[in-house]
Amino acid sequence: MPSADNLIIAAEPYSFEFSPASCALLIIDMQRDFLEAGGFGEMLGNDISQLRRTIEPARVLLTAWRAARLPVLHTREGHRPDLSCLSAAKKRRGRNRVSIGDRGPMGRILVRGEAGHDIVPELCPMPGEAVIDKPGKGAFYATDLLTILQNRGIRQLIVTGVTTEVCVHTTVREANDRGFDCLVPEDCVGSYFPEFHDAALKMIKAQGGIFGWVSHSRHVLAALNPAEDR
Ligand code: TIU
Repeated sequence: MPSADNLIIAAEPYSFEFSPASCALLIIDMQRDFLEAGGFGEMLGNDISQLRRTIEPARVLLTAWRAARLPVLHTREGHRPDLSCLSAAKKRRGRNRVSIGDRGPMGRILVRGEAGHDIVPELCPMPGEAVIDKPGKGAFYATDLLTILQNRGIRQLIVTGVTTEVCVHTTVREANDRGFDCLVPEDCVGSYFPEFHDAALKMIKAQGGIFGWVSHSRHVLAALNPAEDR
């Protein structure tokens, strides 16, 4: 039985019961270099439309989450300007002509403080919302995210952002191993590769929810505002 203060989100493999007091919205790496025309992602030949379709549903969800006065955290993948937190392995990976730290169309690629490293304007963080700068794919690795969540009594996460099978998946796996319940709204996460997106979502909810739950933002919105007609 759900406790009186808990809300229920329709989800797979079964309903997600959450306590608003201990549930945060975690928005992964919605950065210009991944999502915007002329950014690092597109420069590598990726189809950014697969990522850009997440912006509007994520914006609507973020607006509702803020209106409900629930906690929001944002992450950005990137490195110190001196690249001291960029491993040689990550720098070499891909053997691209242009790589992390080099000059790109929106400033130095995935370097903190550069234009391409910024979060897209539609999802710009507000004062009071934590922004976690992470050097890896997972949001827990080499960051203070776990400390912040523990200090705020957060035990459940609604995880959105890009890309589904890389930074979102790594973060959901990390969170799962640290005892968090994660729900992923499928319309608010995206991948350059639709087949990887689909498989990544299946992996999360397989085996009775081995890593967490998959849902849609309309079900999260319905839980937040049950009276509204959708
Ligand atoms: N944020 C994130 O997923 N970083 C990536 O590098 N993703 C890719 O899919 N390349």
